[in-house]
Amino acid sequence: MALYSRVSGFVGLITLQNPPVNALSAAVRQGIVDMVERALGDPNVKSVVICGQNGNFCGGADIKEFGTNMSGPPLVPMIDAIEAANKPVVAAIEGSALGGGLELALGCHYRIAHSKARLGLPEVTLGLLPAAGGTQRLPRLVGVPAALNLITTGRHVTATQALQLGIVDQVTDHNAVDVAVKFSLSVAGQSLDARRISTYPCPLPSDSDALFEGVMQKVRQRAHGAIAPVACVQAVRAAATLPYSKGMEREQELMATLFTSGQARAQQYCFFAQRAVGRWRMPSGARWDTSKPRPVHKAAVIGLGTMGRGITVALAQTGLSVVAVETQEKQLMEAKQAVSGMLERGAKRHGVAPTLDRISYSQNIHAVAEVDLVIEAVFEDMALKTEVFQQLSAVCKPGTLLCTNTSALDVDKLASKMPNPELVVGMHFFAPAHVMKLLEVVYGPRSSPQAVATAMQLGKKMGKVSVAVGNCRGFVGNRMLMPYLQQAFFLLEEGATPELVDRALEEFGFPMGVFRMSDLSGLDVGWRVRKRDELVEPDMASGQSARIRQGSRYSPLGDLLCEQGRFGQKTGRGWYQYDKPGSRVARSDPWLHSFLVEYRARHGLVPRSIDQQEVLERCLYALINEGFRILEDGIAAGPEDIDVIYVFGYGWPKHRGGPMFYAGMVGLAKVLERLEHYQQAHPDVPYLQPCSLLRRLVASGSPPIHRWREAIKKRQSQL
Ligand code: 3H9
Repeated sequence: MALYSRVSGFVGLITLQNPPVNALSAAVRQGIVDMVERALGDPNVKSVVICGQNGNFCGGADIKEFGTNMSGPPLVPMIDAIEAANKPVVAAIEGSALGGGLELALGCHYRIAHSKARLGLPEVTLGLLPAAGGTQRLPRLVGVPAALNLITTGRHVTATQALQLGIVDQVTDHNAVDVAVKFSLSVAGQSLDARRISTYPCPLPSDSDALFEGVMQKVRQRAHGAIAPVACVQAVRAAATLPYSKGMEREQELMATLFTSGQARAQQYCFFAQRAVGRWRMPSGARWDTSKPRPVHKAAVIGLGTMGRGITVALAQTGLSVVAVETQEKQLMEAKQAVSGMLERGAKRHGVAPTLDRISYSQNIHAVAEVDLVIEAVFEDMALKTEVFQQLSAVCKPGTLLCTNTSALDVDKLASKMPNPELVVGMHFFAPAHVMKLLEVVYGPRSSPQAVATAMQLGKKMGKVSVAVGNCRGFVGNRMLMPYLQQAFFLLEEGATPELVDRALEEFGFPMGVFRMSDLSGLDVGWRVRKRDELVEPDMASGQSARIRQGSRYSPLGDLLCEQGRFGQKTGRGWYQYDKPGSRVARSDPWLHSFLVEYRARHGLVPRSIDQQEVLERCLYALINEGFRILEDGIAAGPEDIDVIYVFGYGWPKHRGGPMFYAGMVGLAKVLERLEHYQQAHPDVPYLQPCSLLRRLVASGSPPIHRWREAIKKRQSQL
């Protein structure tokens, strides 16, 4: 809806009203059309101001309407009519003007923004392009390079940046609506000919062909197969080379292609999934809206290795006081320097002052006595973590939340050794912790809802996408990674190369294939875990084969590489070779290929030709199958939780929605059929055994993803 009132005698004030973000639903669009007509037809009205209710201009088109039978007046003619008006129309921008919201403002003759407002055309992040004239008006207003940057990245800019770019005419610290009303009266009666952006020529740099080609190349590289960024460049190119009306036709054409693509559906699903995971619930019935988080003013980090340093930076950047504890003096000094460096670089990037004074360092665990929450990030060793937790419970004030940043250890086992197990939760950060968006908040059966709510809220404050998950080996993300990695190893044994496997996964959309990724993170990490789990040495005494562990097929390939000191990038050799230790450019390694040939011959394996399709099906369907098991076990509350974890923590391409969404897109029956096929071929691989939840979903007609929770609930209530 849109409200209308007459203010200051001669100004028609139109207020968009659709909480929480005043999205342009059919009713809002109809309201705007009607109210603009009313204002323009009223001889007493000299100018018009458009604003949004509750200090928020407009969050763009109503994404919930996409994929439904859209009704109501379309945006393009509505915005064109505003631009064609013969009375000045001023946009008063408070809060955000995003997507269709900014496009509406660009159709107005003037734009006045509050200093705290944020503006942008984020359609590309939803698999779309700004299709209400945004791709045609913005380059005419700010020039092609700036428009390309904003439209292909979808990034938001501050009001000050928008002023510098020329997107807005004025920025104010006062009430933007009052300022806009006054301003609109001051320009009433003046010619509007020079204020209609669609009539501007598009300023073209002399080397525009080279510019577009350069940008297109970069965009394709970054897009990993997403088509929206490419369409954005094509649309801006149309603005630069065609008259406005023809450019608009091209914009609509490109939008129609994107709109019907599976990619847009996947990215819009991600948008809502990211918000849905904030509405967490635990199997006990505790949930986000009934569990009150505790205030956290002061936090501590124990252990200043790589993870501890990143967590310290992330906490300090939220404005909290942080006590950083490291018992080793040398490590503490190094950490101090590294943390300060990270904070200074971050502050420089954001044009703010670094928050160095928020951190106090200590070698003594007693320094944490007064904190509200501790994040332990010591070495991954249960005995060590237990000792640290016991010290913490003796030192900390009553009620302090104790969080462990483990990626592999049993959070519940750790909690069970504490006098207050309800205060213990896992906070599984991803490296580098101050950069990576994902946080798994791991609860055990004893974790209190308040502890979970507090960790979830702290994660949000730190700018993380936080997902509450149950406690099991590997939690959600790493648990699903196991079958994925295992299939990749088996494919090498059967005849594939790291290059073939990585190419298939990278063409699917992962920024890095599994082998390049493990070279980056270090092969020794998994080796240590496998050693701890006593998987590395076969039990020859009992006649166990080198490729069997605990009755199942096992590939020792990773272990063999580690025995050769090939730990990946850090040693200059891994699945690939590098110019020198630490170098990042992976080159094919003839040694590795001969090693694989010898390995296969030694184990009597006859290599066969493997295609990319098989690589994708085996790696991805095995991972998805584990996702269904996780849902069945109640470790993740719904498929959205898994998908958000994979998109934000594991490089799953957003334009494919996440593994569970992707399974739905492929068709659950097809996933099941392929898993059955591979399971028959590899009966000694339990991960390929289709999960019973997947079977049941297929048997019940493969319901859409938003109905899976019902099937899961039904199953859990039968248990
Ligand atoms: C577009 O405009 C296409 C056009 O070019 C042309 C078409 C022809 N629609 O994020 P929050 C909901 S495409 C519907 O938690 P915040 C959201 O789901 C659009 N609903 O708040 C959530 O619901 P719930 C381009 C929307 O304060 C609630 O609002 N625009 C929309 O952290 C609160 O959201 C965008 O891409 C929407 N457009 O952040 C902007 N936006 O409570 C998308 C939000 O049930 N929106 N909701 O979970 C955002 O980036 C953020 O929501 C915003 C506020 C920054 C506005």
